[in-house]
Amino acid sequence: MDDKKIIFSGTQPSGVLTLGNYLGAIKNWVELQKDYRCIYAMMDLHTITVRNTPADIRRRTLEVLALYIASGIDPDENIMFIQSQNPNHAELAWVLNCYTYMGELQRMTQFKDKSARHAENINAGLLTYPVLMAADILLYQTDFVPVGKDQMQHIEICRDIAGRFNSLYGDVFKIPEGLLSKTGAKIMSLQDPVKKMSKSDPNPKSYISMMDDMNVIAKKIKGAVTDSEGKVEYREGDDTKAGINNLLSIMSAVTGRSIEAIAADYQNQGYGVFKADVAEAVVECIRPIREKYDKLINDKAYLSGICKNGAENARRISERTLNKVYKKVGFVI
Ligand code: AQP
Repeated sequence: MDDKKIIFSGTQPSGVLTLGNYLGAIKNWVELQKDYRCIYAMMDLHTITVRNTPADIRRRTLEVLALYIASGIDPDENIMFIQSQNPNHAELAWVLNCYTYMGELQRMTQFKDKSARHAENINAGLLTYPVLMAADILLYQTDFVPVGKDQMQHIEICRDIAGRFNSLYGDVFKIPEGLLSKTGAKIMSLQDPVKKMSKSDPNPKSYISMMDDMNVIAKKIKGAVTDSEGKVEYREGDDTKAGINNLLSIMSAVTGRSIEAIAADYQNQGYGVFKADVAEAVVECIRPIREKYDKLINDKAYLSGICKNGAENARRISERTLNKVYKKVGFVI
């Protein structure tokens, strides 16, 4: 590898990617690829922590890859691979499980949220998800992990696990840092704007899917829950304003303009005009990505070739860390 700093990140093929995934993560990855050595994965091992239809996971894994490329990630310059095609992830996760405490895992917001949402299936994988995520990151001696705000707690636990391991065995892992996108936006549900926008939300009106038709996107934004005050004003932390805050954040993230400037433009306008303009801006952001995606998705041989090549590279790089770990804990290698 060259001396560029290393970036690792990924998304789960647990649904069709949302505007939240794009604005919180992928858009930022596109900018980072110029200056860093980037590794972007399709995190299918994480996807089985909740029940999904196997055929859906398989299909969506390639859809996620096509969307990465359509968003502007260059497959010739970056490593892109399917997590389950590099067994080193599962192997390191097992070791790290033995250096992570139950109490740490039970405190995680995502575990609490998903346990509440999937009360019939609170499996051990849901609890140890952050350990697998720590393995994903630490295997590549990653410097930075570009994620949305919702994942920052998992970066913290990853740093804690790595620090604990290093303090026992010497400098085995680089301690990674989370990297928020410039806007740092956490995109919220359009129907319940105090909850994050999530691709596995059972209500499709709550999220904008990157695969939605342009008229569906506009309809969903026009139907977004707001308030009865009628003022386009950003009030951080005020839950009664959560809907408008969210639309302002979205508008800012897709246009690159500041929230203050956008709010000033609409101070004398009603929500109808504002929502129509947000809808148009989102459609214009997604349209070119969709056009490229539609061309790519039918070329399965091309997409599979990228995965195969990516998995070989990922395996080769991550093997060094895994061997070091095995040696340190006492395994014969
Ligand atoms: N609403 C969001 N706002 C900003 N960033 C977000 N991300 C996800 N939702 C938002 C970022 O997208 C990246 C990939 O996420 P993931 O697929 O690994 O898992 P997730 O965070 O659990 O995303 P979802 O959409 O909520 O998936 P499900 O519904 O399957 O749990 C991450 O960098 C994340 O921060």
